Amino acid sequence: MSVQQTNTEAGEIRQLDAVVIGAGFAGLRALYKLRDEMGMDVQVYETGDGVGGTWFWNRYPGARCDSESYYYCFSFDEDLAQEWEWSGKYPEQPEIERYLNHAADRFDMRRDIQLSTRVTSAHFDDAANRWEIRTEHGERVSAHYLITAVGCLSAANVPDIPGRDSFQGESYHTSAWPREGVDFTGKRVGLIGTGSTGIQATPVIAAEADHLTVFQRTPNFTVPARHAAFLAEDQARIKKNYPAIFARTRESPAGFPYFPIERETMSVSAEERQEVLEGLWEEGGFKFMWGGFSDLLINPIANEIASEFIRNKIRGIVKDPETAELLCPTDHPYGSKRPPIDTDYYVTFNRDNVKLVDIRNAPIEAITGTGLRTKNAEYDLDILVFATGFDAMTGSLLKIDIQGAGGRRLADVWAEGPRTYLGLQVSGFPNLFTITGPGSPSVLVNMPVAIEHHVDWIADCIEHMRAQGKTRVEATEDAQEAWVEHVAEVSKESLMGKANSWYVGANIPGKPRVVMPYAGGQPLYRERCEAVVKADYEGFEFRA
Ligand code: NA7
Repeated sequence: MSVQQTNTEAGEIRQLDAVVIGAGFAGLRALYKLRDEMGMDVQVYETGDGVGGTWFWNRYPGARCDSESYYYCFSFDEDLAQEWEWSGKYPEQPEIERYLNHAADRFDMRRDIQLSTRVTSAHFDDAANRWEIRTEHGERVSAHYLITAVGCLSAANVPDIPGRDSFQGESYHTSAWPREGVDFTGKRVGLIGTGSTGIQATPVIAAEADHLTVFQRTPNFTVPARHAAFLAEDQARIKKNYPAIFARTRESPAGFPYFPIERETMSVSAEERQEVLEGLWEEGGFKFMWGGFSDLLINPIANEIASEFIRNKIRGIVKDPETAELLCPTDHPYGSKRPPIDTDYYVTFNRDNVKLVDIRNAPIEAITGTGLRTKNAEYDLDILVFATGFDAMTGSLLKIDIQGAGGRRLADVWAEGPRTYLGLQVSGFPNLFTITGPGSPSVLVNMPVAIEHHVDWIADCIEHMRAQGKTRVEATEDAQEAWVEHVAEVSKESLMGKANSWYVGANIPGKPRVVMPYAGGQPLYRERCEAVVKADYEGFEFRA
C-alpha cells in the first residue's frame, strides 16, 4: 500500500475537490486537467500497484495495442508528443506502460495517486452536495466531485465453469497476468477464448509451449496488424504533422486519423472492390474497418462481401480445410463484435503443436484436476489460460457500491441496463461524472481520443459551475430518458448490436442485453455534446 494517507487523524475526513477512480489513460488525464490546469485538490485511487490501467493489468504474452502508437496517446501536451519516441506501429504492453509511467513522472502526478487502493463505496451526501468515498483500507474522504476513470474493460470475466477451482496446474486470466511472466516451455497449454486477447496470445504461446489447444466458442474475423518498427523518417514525419494528425482523430468517426472512402461497396466494379479490399488487407489494422467502403457497417450486403473476403483469406492461409472452416465466422457480420487485429494468428494453426477445438458444438463440461473435459473429449493440460474477456462497460462501476441522492443504488438504477445522459452523468447521481461511460462512443472510438474529449467536457462543466456559483450538477431524468432512447435507436441502424458480444453484455450470463456504446459515431456525438453546452447545458440541472 502507498504510504500516503488520505484521511486525517481522529476520524476527521479529508476534504477534496475531486476524487478520481483509476490511474490509466483517463485517470491520469483527469488528474492533470483538474489539478494542474484548474487548481483543484484531487486524489486518485488506483487498485493496481502501478499506473497504467489496462496497460498495467494486461501483461499476457502478445499483448499489444490495436491502434497505432502515434495516435493512441495523449494529445493534450505538445511537448510530451514531441519528446516521446514510439518504437513502431503497434507497441507492445510494456512500451505503453512505460509511456504512461513517463507521463505520470513528467507531470509529477504520483504525489496525488494512491496505488494498491480499491475504492469500495461512494455515497452522495444530499445536504452537503458531496461524495463520501471509502477505500478497502478503511480510509474515508469527502469530495465535491466524483470522477470515474475505471476503464471499459477492466472487470475480468472468469467463467463459472464447473470444477474451475479444482485444476491442479497453473491457471491465469489474461488481465491478471503475473509480472514475472509465465514459462510455457515444455508445457501443454489450454487457452479458452478467441477475442482480441486470445488472438494476440495464441501465436506467442504456440511458439513457446510444447502444445497449445485453443478452445473456441465463436470464431472471429481478424485482420493482420502488419507491425513495423518506425524509421527515423517516420518519427520525423509524425512529429511534424502531429497537430493535423490529432485534429483528424477528433473529426473522424472512430478517432483515427483517417476516414472511410467516399464510395459504397456496390458503386464500384467487382474488380475494383477486390482491389480496395486487398489494399486494406495488405495495409493491415483497423483501416479495414474504418478506412474502407463507407457502407461497411450499415449495409448487410456490403458487410457480407467484406466478411467473405476475410473468410477466403482464412481458407488461403490455414492448410487443414476443416480447421479453416472452423475458423470462419458465419454467425455475425464483420465488425459487429470488436474486430481483433493480429500478428500471425491464422498461420499459427498450421503448426503441428497447435489444435483448435470447437466448444460451440461440444461445450466444456468441466475443468478437472488435470485439465478440461468437453462433451466429447478430455484434454490433459499443465497450464490453463482464460482469455475470456470482461464484464465490459458497467462491470467496474458496479463493483463499487455507488449510492446517489436519497441513497439510490447505481446497481438498482442500472438493473435493466445502464442509463446515462451522454455517457457522462447518471440522473440521481449529482456531481458524478463517468469518463467513457456507457451511452458514449467510448470503445467504438480510439480510447485516448474519447477520454480526452470527456475530460475536457467535464472540466468545462465544472468551470461553468464555478463561474455561476453552482455546487451541484445532475442530469435530468427526461434528458437521460431521451438519450437512452436515442442510443438504442441509433444502434438499430448499425451492425454493432447484431452479435452476441460484450458490446451488448451477451458474454456475461444474466446481464441485460443493451447496446452499451453509442454507435452514432464520434462526430455526431461531439456535435451533440457541444450543442448541449451551447444551449446552456440543456438536460443538466444546476443548484447553488
Ligand atoms: P472478448 O472479446 O470478450 O473475448 C472473450 C472470448 O472468450 C470470446 O471468444 C468468448 O467467446 C470467450 N468466452 C467467454 N466466456 C466463455 C465461456 N464461458 N466459455 C467459452 N468461451 C468463453 O475479450 P478479449 O479479452 O479478447 O477482448 C476484450 C477487448 O479488449 C477487445 O475487444 C479489445 O477492445 C481489447 P464468445 O465470443 O462469447 O462466444
